[in-house]
Amino acid sequence: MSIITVTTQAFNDQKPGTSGLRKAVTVFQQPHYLENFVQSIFDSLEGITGQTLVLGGDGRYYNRQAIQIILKMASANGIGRVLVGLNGILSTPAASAIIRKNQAYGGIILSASHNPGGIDGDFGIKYNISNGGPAPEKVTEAIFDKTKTITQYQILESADINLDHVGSFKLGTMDVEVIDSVQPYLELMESLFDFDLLRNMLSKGDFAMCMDSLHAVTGPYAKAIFEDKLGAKTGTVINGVPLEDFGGGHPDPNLVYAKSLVDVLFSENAPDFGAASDGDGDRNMILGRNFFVNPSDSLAVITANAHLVKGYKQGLTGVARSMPTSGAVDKVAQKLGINCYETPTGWKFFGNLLDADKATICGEESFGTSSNHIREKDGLWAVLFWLNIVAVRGESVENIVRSHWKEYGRNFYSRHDYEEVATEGANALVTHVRSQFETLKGKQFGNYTVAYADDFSYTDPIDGSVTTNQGIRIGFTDDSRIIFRLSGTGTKGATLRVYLESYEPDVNKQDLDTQEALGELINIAEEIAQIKKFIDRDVPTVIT
Ligand code: VG1
Ligand code: CO
Repeated sequence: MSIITVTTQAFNDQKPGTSGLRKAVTVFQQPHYLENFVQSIFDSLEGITGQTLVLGGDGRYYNRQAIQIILKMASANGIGRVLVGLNGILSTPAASAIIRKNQAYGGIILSASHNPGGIDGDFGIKYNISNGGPAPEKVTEAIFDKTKTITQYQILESADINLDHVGSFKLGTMDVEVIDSVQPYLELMESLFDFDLLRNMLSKGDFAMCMDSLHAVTGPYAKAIFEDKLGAKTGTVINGVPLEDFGGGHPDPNLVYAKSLVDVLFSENAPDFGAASDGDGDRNMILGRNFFVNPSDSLAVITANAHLVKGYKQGLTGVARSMPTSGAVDKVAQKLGINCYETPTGWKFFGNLLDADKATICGEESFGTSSNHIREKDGLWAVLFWLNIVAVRGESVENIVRSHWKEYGRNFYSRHDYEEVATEGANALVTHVRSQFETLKGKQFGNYTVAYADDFSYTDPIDGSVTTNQGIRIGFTDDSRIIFRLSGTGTKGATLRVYLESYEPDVNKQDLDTQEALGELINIAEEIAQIKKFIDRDVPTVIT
């Protein structure tokens, strides 16, 4: 076995987005493409010699090949030990938990999350730091800088490691441990939730749930937790076998891409509870019988009921939400007398708040919720949290949400995604809206008057770092909002996200259909941004 130095040329498109570097599989398969990025990670980290790294991915196409390459490069770069997931698989939350539990230096997670997989799909890679969370921007910028000037990388010439069994191996001077993350993840969940209570509810047969893993990474974890440990009947977890192409589907738990689950929950003999998670297991969708829980509401309900759940009985230090997430959780925080922080989109912005114990629970409107037990969002954690609330309160999901609205008011909320549109058109739309910032202020649109129009900037309260241009906000005097943002995770053209929010305190008006309640704001968004003209689309690809 010998270390070889390979001469390479820089690629100019390796800038990490909202969550790591995501590209089409075919882009990653170009000679040296993955290697350049991995070497740039190693080159930008200090003191990695002899350190422990965690490595795994969501099992999508190219996962196994990438892991073998990264292991050999890690060895050649002097890493001491790598903990790698069995079969190369680690869900994103499990990877975060394993980094923390083993006090690893960091981890490399291979995932394009909710993007489709397979040979024609996407692949992705991101670096997580020692707190278990996604690298902050100063780290991803340093990595990006290295990718622009790289001229060579190091790799060990050796045979592949067998990832199909748990075990310890040597790769050059480096130790490789193939680990099964299901058990440690399950134990972490057991420390937070009342498993006896959940077993009582799920094993008796009078409470039915359906968990759709969308042929992505959570299948083995969900089966171990819900069926084996908590006694839910076999078949509770559907699409539970991870497939390299996610069965051809889009592993994104929303009303469009998890439609078959939605159909089950909205059928006549629907189960009591439904849930789904995404490609890498960090997102969640919660459904009750004939009822959809909006993710922003989910964050608020979890926060309001946290005192009912074992791991959170001692209270919350604070909460945090991404800027486009609705203000529903703010109302709960106010009542609890705790701070609510507003961050840019992307989980990396919660890391400092969690480390400093300023926030216990965090959430995003994009079906992401989690707490300080790890530093990533956690799909199955959210499912267990909801089940725990339902078990303690003995009420349906729908009743729990409706009584929440009654107490706090309802934040009508919707996100309209226009996926894979022309980049020029999307950029022109953003420029067009920006050019109106000054003239919009005070302007009246039907029932709504603009209070402010700006680009969202964030100053991290812990380290003072500033992040600008994180979405255009148009706020109205009654606290309604329209937000325009371009996605940082898409790989084809641009994706425009339009976020819409209004507040309804009157319980008699809370039953309106969301799109109807937001109808006037939807028209105002079109009037201000001229979406149809700029991106040439009549309707959104996905409405949440
Ligand atoms: C999207 C979501 C964002 C989330 C990110 C990663 O980013 O909006 O809230 O943190 O995906 O989630 P963007 O830039 O496309 O809007 V995941 O589950 O793909 O890691
Ligand atoms: Co994800």
